[in-house]
Formats: sequence, C-alpha cells, structure tokens
Amino acid sequence: MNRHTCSQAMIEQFLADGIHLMFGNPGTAEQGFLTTLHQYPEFRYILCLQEAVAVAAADAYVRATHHPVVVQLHAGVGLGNGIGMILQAATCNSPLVVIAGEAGLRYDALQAQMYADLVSMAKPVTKWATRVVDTGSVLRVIRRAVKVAMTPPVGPVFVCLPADIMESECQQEVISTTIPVTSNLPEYSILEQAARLLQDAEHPMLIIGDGVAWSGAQDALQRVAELLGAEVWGANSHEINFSFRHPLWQGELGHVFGSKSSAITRQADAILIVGTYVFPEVYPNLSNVFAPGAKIIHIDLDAYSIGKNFPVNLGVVGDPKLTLNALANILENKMTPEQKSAARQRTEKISQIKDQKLAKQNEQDHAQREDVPVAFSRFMEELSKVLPSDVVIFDEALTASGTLTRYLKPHLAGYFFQTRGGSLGVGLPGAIGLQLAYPDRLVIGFTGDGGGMATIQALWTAARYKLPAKFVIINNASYALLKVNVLQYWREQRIPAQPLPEFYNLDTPCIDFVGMAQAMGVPGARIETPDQIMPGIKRMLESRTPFLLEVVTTEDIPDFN
Ligand SMILES: Cc1ncc(C[n+]2csc(CCOP(=O)(O)OP(=O)(O)O)c2C)c(N)n1
Ligand SMILES: [Mg+2]
Repeated sequence: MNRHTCSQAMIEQFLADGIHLMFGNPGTAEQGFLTTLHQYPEFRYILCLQEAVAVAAADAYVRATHHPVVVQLHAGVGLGNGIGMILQAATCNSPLVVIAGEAGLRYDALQAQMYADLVSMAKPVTKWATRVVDTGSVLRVIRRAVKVAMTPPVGPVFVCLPADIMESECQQEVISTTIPVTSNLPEYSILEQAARLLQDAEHPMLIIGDGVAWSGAQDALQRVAELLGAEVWGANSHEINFSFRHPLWQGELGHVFGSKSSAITRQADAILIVGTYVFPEVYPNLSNVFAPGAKIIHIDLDAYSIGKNFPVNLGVVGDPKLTLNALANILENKMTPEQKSAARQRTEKISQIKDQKLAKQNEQDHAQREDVPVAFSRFMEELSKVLPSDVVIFDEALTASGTLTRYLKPHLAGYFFQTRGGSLGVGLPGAIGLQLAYPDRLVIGFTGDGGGMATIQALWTAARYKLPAKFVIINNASYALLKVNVLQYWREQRIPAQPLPEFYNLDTPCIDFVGMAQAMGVPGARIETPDQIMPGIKRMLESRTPFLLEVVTTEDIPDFN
C-alpha cells in the first residue's frame, strides 16, 4: 500500500502556499524528499552547482515576485556554503524558506559523518531556525516557517528535516498558511503631527529604503516628496523606490562611509525616513548624523528599525503606502500657499543642480568615447539606445553601477534590482532568479570580474534550464571597489599614499570569461574596442539562449563613493 509520507506532504504544503520552485544543491540526507519530487510536475527543482548560487537566485526571484520560495541545501556543509548569502537575505528582508536534510534523529547520539547542529548554524542569519522533531508537526512547522518569513519585517527562515521524520507517514492535513495582513494605517492625529513637523522645513529630506517597494508605496512617496520639495536619498534602497528620472532623486547616501552620508543628512532641518533604518553603512557615524534641532520622522512596518540607532521626534509603525498617501493628503490640505510655492522653488533648484552635475559627467564620458579598452560609459551609451523599455536589470556592477544607472535611468518598479547586503556574486544568479520570475522578458545581469568569479557556476544553471538571461561581465581586471575604499581609508586615517596591494588585481593570469561561459554551454562575445560594442550587443540581444558579454574595460580607479 502506498504510504503518504511527510516528504510528500511537505511538497503539497508548499504547493498549497503557491510555492512552485525550489533552488537547491542535493545530498544524500535529502534523498527522501527529493526523490518524491517527480510526483509533483508542477513543482520545479532548479539545480545550482554551488549553494551561494541557489540562495542568490532565490533571493532575486523573491524580490521580483514578493512571494516566498524554497532553498534546499545539503546538511551542515551545504548550509555552511549558503550562509553568506542567507545573511544577505536577512539583512535585506528576503523571505526565503531554507531547508536542509540530515541523516535522522535516530543517529543523533552517534554524531556520525555529516552530523552538525544545523539550527545553531542558521540561527544568527535567519528570523527563525528550527528542527522538526515530531512526525505530527511537520506541516505545522512548515506553515509557521512560511508565515514567519512573510510577516514584516520579512526575512529568511530555516527548517532542518531529519530523514526518519520525513519518511514517516503523515497524518496531517495540508491547509494553506495564514499570513497576517499588516496593511495598517496610523491614527489621523499622528499623521497630522508628522505633517506639522515637515511642512515648515526649509531643507526637507527623505531617506528611503526597499520597504517602500515592498509595500508598493512609490507613487505615494513621490506625492510627499513633490509636495515638500524634498531631496530624496536612498539608504539600503536597491529597487525602484523612487524613479531615477525624477529631479528630486539624489541617489544612495553611501554604503561604506558614514562621513559621506552625514555630510548630506546634516544639511536637512526635517527628515522623513521610510522603509529602511539609518544608517546602513559599514562604518556609520556614531553621532552627529542630523543637524541640531532637525525634526526626524520615521515610518516603517518594522518597529525595530524605527529609532534603532538615533532618537527620532516621531516614530510611526505603519504600512508605507497607506501612511504616505494619508500624509500626502494632509500636506495637500494643510500646507499654506507660501509653503507650497517654496517647495516648488526648491524642486526647481534641486533639479538644476542635478542637471548641471549630469552635464559634467556626460562631458567626462565624451572625452573617453574612443578609449581602448572601452570605457564602460561608451558601452552603456550604445546599449541604452537599443534596449526595450521593459528590460529587467540586475545590477551588481559595483564601481560601474553609477554609470549604468546614469544611462538606463531606471524608473519602473519591478524592473530594476541592485545588489544589497554586501555579498559578492549576486549578479549572475540574480539574473537567473529574475528570468524565472519573468520568463517572457529580456533580463540582463551585470557583474564585475570579481563578482562574476564568485558564482560563475550560475551560467551552467542558465544553460541547463534554457533560461535566456543575458550576462554582462565588466572586466576591469581588479577588485576596483576595494581600491577605492582603501584610498579613502588612507585619506581618513592620514596614512601616507603607497602602492595599492597587489591582491586587489585580477590581471595575472587574465580571466577568459567567454571561454568559461562556452565551457558551461553559454555562448558569448568579448568587447575590447569601441567598434566591437554594437556587434556584441546585437549578438546578445538576438540570441534566444543565455548569452555572456565580457566588456574589457580600463583598470583605472573609478571616481566612486
Ligand atoms: C563574499 C564576499 N567576499 C568578499 C567581499 C569583498 N569585496 C567587496 S567588493 C569586492 C570586489 C568586487 O570586484 P568586482 O566585482 O570586479 O567589481 P569592481 O570592484 O571591480 O567594480 C570584494 C572582493 C564581499 N563583499 N563579499
Ligand atoms: Mg572588477
């Protein structure tokens, strides 16, 4: 007689929750539930040849779909390999359901081959980490994992699955998981208070993060920014929270040095923070981040991130979309004609300064147009002319990212995703995750030679599943970002200039990305001179398969940070 095992029931539970994908790298400890997968053709397994690839591809998929997905890792060794990327998912609020198998509860006391305390390993990098220890609780635990992952602040969870539990007969019923609705709106009087703190400001500022995109609050945010005539800065803002084309968008505050962002934020006399925490840099300033007397308001669904590091005048737990729309209505009604006119003048001035800066950058790009190896700006200039408007981009271009966004000017929510959380190697798997989320759209992932080498196996997964994602590797033969950062560090620490460490160079031996791609079944082309740019781009865009473009560009240290 056919038994209905907990392994089968778990897959049925995932399906009941609308989860149809599992990114993974298999092992013997997982053979029980993995060998049941063929019974569920609607459930797809995406084989990744390194755990970092599986987690990063899943992360991108989740960012595009706002829906949880499963990552299967193999026991302690596989979990260990995936942990860096899981940490990134935790830092940046990605609801991944990570599972790993183990030999079985009955072997615990033997501490045999592959034995590890998986829950302790996963705990510091997840919202919730647990182990199923009872056959009657498998589905309850899986449902709780999905619920915890999806409850704001969303984030990754981990479930350890001992084989003897998973192979036992399942008596539980599959029922879809309850995800609490959190689209709540704060009291009107609280929002009036927020409006009062903001509307008088002469230098208002908005600091925003990906909580805006998660809540779909872009339009509401734009209304508030325009009403106030406020500069909009990103802090952990790696999706389209605000259009790059809008005159008020000023870019990211920075991700390494607090000295840079504080110089900006201290200029404001009122700051509205939404959907992020401040300040997510590697070396944030410990004090003096706001001007004395500046009014600070913080709106987020995540109470923990409000006033986390610095006190604020008003902290509000609320759904960004509903809250910002209500705030915009109040500002619309309560702002005086003089305040509205001052806001329009500010917008005008901010817009002019932005245009001037852009004109200067375009001039610099122009001077490099004929450079060999090619300037990345020349490549982007040509690419941006021929890309369809609904192209989906994953940007791990790092030191080239400023140039990339200057030419693409991303503005559509759900079409542009940047690396976040600091883990190198998300660009190639990111394109795979996005292509699975958007099977019919053109998807391009950008990464550097450093990022590309970190997860190069991702190309094989693209070829295996015939995912027509495109990959652009910006090969500057170096870890340029580390060079930029060490120069800044020397300046700040007054360390005399000295030769850059040789281990920031990737030039010896020179890496052949096209050769590597071909070895994994992905065709490609190399661009070194300006006349090779358009033919290379055409080949990439016309190909119906995955395709890799290697853009060999200057090793000069870019103007960055
Ligand atoms: C897993 C991991 N290892 C190391 C680093 C440190 N790191 C940050 S940027 C970088 C170099 C990136 O090089 P590349 O992708 O070529 O981009 P470029 O800096 O040249 O623009 C390194 C090694 C990291 N962030 N994550
Ligand atoms: Mg590089």
